Amino acid sequence: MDLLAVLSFLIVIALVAVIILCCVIYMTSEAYPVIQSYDSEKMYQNVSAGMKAEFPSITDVPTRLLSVIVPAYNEESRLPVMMDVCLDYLEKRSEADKSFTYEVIIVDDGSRDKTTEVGLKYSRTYGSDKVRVLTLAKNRGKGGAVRMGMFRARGKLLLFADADGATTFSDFSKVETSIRNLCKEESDISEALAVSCGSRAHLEEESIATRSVFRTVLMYGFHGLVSLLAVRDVRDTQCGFKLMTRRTARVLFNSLHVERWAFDVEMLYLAQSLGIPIDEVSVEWNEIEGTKMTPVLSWIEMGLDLFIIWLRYTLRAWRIKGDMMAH
Ligand SMILES: Nc1nc2c(ncn2[C@@H]2O[C@H](COP(=O)(O)OP(=O)(O)O)[C@@H](O)[C@H]2O)c(=O)[nH]1
Ligand SMILES: *[C@@H]1O[C@H](CO)[C@@H](O)[C@H](O)[C@H]1NC(C)=O
Repeated sequence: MDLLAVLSFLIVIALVAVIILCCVIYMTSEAYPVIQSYDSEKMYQNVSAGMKAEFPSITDVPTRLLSVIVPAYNEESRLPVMMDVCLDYLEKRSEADKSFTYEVIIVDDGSRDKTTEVGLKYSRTYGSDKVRVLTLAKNRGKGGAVRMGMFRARGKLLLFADADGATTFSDFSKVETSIRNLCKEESDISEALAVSCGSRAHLEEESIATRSVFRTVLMYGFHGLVSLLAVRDVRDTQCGFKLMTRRTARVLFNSLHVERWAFDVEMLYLAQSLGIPIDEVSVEWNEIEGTKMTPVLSWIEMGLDLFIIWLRYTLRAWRIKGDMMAH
C-alpha cells in the first residue's frame, strides 16, 4: 500500500519534470533559424585586382555548373592535399567539356592557423573566379560553415566536401550521375529538388573487424537512433560528401537550425519531411589522420543533439519553412 503511494508519487513527479522540460525547450527555441552573418563575410579577395569583391547570393541566377564548398577549421596541413586532388579532377573535366564550369569555395570556419592563407594561395594559382575563400569572423561549426558557403555559391549543383579529402574526389562522378537521374524530369536542374549523398555504409563490415567492440556498439547505437528518430532511408548520414541542387540548398539551409556535427541529420530529416528525393551512393573512403572528432565524446554529443532535434520538431518548437518550397 505504502509502496504503491510512493511509486505513484514518483511517477507524478517524473511526469511533471518532463512537462516542465518540454515547456522550457519550447519556450527557449526559435521556430525558424536566425541566420546572422558579418559584413566581412560578404566579401572575398579578388587576387588579380588585389581588392575585395562581393560574393553573389544563392537567390541569384546560377552562372556555374558546380560549386564545391569545403568547410575548413584549422586545416592548413590537410587542405592542400584535398585541394590538389579536387582541382586536378575539376580542371580535367572542364578541359574535356567546356560546359563543365566550376568554382571551389573554401570556408575558413574561424581557424586559428593559416587556413585562409593556404586557400588564397590556390586563388592566386587558379584565379578568384575558380577558387574563393570565405573567412568566417567566428567559428560556427561545420554546419554553419557549409551553410555560409552554400549561400554564396554560383553553381547549379552544390557539393560539400570535407577538407580532409577522405572521399576519393573522382567519385564526384557517381553522385553526379545519381543526381542527374533523380532530376531527369526537370529541364533546369538547378530548380529541381534532390540530394545525393556519398556513403560509406558498404565499408562498415570491414571496419567492424578492426574496431573495438565498444566503438562498434556505439556506431550501431547511433545508427539505430538516427533511423528511429530522424532519417529512415539513408544508412550513412555523416559522410562529408553530399551533392544537391541549388534550389534544394536554398530550401534546406534556410530551415537548418543545427550548426554542429548533427547538421547532416537535421538536413536529411528536413529533406525527408519535405519529400525531397534522396539517393545514397557508395564512395571510396580513405581513413585520414587528424580528425577533430573525439571518438566517444563526439558520438555522445551527436546522440544528444539527435534526441534534441527530434524532440524540438515533435514539440513543434522547431518548424520547417514551408514557403521555402516556392521558388
Ligand atoms: N571539428 C570541426 N570541424 C569543422 C568545423 N568547421 C568546419 N569543419 C570541417 O568539417 C570537416 C570534417 O571534420 P573532421 O574533423 O575531419 O571530421 P571527420 O572527417 O568526420 O572525422 C573538415 O573539413 C573540417 O575542417 C568546426 O567547427 N569544427
Ligand atoms: C577581379 O577584378 C578584375 C579587375 O577589376 C576583374 O576584371 C575580374 O573580373 C575580377 N575577378 C573576379 C573573380 O571577381
